[in-house]
Amino acid sequence: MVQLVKAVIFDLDGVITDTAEHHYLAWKAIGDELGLPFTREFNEKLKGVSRMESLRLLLSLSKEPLSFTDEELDNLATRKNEIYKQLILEIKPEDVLPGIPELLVELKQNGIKTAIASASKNAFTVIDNLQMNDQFDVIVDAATIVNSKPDPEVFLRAAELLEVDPIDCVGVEDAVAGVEAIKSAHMVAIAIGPAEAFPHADLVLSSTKSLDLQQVIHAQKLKA
Ligand code: B16
Ligand code: MG
Repeated sequence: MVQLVKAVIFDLDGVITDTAEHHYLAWKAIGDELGLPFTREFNEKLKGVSRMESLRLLLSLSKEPLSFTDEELDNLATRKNEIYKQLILEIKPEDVLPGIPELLVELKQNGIKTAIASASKNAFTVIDNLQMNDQFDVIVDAATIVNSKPDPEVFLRAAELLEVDPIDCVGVEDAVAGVEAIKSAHMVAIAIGPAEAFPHADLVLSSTKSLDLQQVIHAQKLKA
């Protein structure tokens, strides 16, 4: 039996706006400082992954074993965050990705709830700068999440706060770790990006431009 879609739960970075690029530039600055060969290709692994786990991945690029104290690791992560915070000051309402404003209107008109399930502790600042505070029913506070993506916790928390059964939710992600999180939450997964990168998604779209209510319903039928 085909379920009705009751909620759409969005990732933020890379789905609502292109902050994935700002994260890349901030980690690139730290990588350059440490002489690490950090590339855009390697950066794909950091998408959706927490700040400390991203740092661990970045440091794994070193040919020689690196030994940092916990305090030094915290300092590196804090400095990356300071650079990132500077970069996101520039975010404006026009930086919302194409198709998203129209989709939010369609979802509201059809009584479908919406939430943000981001791993980012800067999510509220980004949403403020986009002036989208009133456009989602729920914004999960990443600071309250214990287990980061690919763990389903942030998506399950969003469903709980929306008071919707996870199987009636569709999640939208641009990261492999995020799609894993959605699938582990037993939700329908729509990935944004190249099809070959997301073998476990129910539907893959190359851009948010083609993400509309029809595609959301189509994704759910593909899973059912
Ligand atoms: P912060 P998302 C994730 O956000 C980013 O994709 C990932 O690159 C970042 O490391 C993570 O948030 C933590 O962000 O350092 O700002 O707390 O894609 O889940 O919206
Ligand atoms: Mg993302």
